Amino acid sequence: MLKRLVIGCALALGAAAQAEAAELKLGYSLAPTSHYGVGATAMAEDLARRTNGTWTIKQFPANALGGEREMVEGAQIGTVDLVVTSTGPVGNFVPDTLVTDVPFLFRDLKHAHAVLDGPIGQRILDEFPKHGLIALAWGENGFRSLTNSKRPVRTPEDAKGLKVRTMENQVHMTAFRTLGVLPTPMAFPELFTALQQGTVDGQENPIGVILSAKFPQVQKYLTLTQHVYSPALIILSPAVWEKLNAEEKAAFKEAAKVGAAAMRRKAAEDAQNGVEELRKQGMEVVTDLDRKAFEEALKPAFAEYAKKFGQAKIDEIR
Ligand code: EAX
Repeated sequence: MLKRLVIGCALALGAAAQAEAAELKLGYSLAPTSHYGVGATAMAEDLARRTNGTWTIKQFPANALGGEREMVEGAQIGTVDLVVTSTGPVGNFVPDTLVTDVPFLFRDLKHAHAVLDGPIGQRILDEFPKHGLIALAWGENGFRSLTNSKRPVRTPEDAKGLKVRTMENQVHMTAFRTLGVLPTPMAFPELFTALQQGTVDGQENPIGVILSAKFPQVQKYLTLTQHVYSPALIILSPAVWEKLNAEEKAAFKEAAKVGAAAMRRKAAEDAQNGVEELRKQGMEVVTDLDRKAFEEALKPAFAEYAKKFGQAKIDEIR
C-alpha cells in the first residue's frame, strides 16, 4: 500500500509540474551555430536543470521573431519571452545603455567584462524595469570591424564617402557621420540584401557576425577596425518575470549568467579564428589600421558624447 501511495504521489507531483511547465520563446538575429545560439542553448540547459524542467526554452534564431528592435518591443508587450540582442537598438528603450556604445571606450575584452560585470554594468541593468523590461545578464557580441565592397580602408580618408549601414543607434551614427561616412541606419534582417543590391557599400559587425551572416558573399574588404565594443543583453519580458517566485527569479538570473559566459567564450573564439576563415572565403583583410588617425578624426564626436553622457561617466568607464 505504501508503494502504491508513493507512486500515486509521484504521479500527482508529475502532473502538477507538467501543468505549470512553460515553454518560453527566445529570439535572436543570428544562426543557431553563432555565439547567440551557443549562449541561448547553454542558458536553456541550465534553466531546465535548475527548475527541474518547469521552464524550458524554444529558440527562434535568424530573425524569425523580427529584428532586434522588434524583438525588444515584443518583450515589452509580452509577445516575446526572451531576447538575445546587441545593445544596438536597446538605447531607444533604455537610454542608460547608450554610453556602452561609445567608440574606442573599452580597451579590450577584459576591460569590457570588468565594467559590465561590476557596479557600472549592474546600475544599467537596474534601469530596465523602469522601461518595462528585465535585463538578466550582459552577454557579448564583440568588437566590431568594418567591411565594404569598394576599397581597402586603412585611414579615415579611405572611409570618407562610403555608405555604411549602422545599427539603429544614435551614438554609432554620430561616430560615422563625424568620419564623413554616410550612416544608413537599418534593421539587421534587411542588411544582407542591402549589401547585395548595393543600397549600402558597407557595414560593421564583430567577426562572429560577419561569418555567421555570410557577408563574405557580398563584401570584399574587411578592416580590423575594432572601433567599438558591442555588448549583448539577455532580456526577459516582465510578463514572465511577474509570474516567477523568488527562487525561480534567482534561477533565471543564474542561468542567464551561464548563457552569457558561453556566449562570450564563443564570440572570443570566433574573433580569434574567424579572420583566417574570412580570408579563405575571399575577403581581403586590412590589419594595419591607422587607429590614431581614427581617434583623432573622432574628436568632435567625443566632445558630443561628453556633453550627452557627462565626461565623468565616460572617464569612470575608461
Ligand atoms: O546582434 O544589428 C547588428 O549589426 C547586430 O550586431 C547583429 O544583429 C547581432
